[in-house]
Amino acid sequence: MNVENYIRQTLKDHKIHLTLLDPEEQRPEEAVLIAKEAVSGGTDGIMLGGSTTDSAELDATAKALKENVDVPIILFPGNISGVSQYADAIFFMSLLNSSNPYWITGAQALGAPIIKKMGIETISMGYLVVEPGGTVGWVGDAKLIPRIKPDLAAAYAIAAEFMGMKLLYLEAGSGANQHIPEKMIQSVKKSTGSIVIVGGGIRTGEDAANVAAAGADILVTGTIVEKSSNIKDKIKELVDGIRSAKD
Ligand code: 1GP
Repeated sequence: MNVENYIRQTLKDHKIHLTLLDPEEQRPEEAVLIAKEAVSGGTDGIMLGGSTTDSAELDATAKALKENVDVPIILFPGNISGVSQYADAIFFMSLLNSSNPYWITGAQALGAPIIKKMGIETISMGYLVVEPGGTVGWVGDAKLIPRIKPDLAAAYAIAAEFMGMKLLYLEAGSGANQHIPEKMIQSVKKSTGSIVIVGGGIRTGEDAANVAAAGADILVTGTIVEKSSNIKDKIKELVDGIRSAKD
């Protein structure tokens, strides 16, 4: 399966929802149960990653998911330990607004040879961390984009497109109390032809509808599955919100 093609083909039909799982948060069998529920609720793929990752846990979870779930398994690495041969693809990402070159090109250079050897599909992605930024903002030494400065996000998005990155991820930080402002999403979407991913703080169908209507092509939710007693219904609420949006 070529995951980038899957994303582009799916987007011709509908905007995408991805469920983010942190392999440290549950055992592989539980991750499979959660992922199956999410798929039955309408999620289009599973992202796997976290700010700290144990490679053995990641491998076990990626393998179990690949064997048991029919949607793509995409790595969302928080560092060089976030690589597994069992995933379908990796978001090969650069934290564009980090003040530390390690997170812009350093970790990427250290991880690239092993990724090449494993033959995992890479999908190039610019990653921008916006206020409040959460753990990833702190770990990634991000010079956080102020929420009231959509033009700054757009400037980075244009630069990312000029550098050949195919996707642009606007991240508010996992567990953020507010998702990325709609004005910022609109501004980024208007400025580039890149596929725009938005994550952090999306919790309700209404949030999802607003983010999708502002121009996000792909919406990511993580925290919500950890907090929900009925994962299928919660994901369905988000997916219904996304599909109801007109942009
Ligand atoms: C984190 O944007 C994602 O990278 C998901 O955020 O946990 O707030 O859904 P939440």
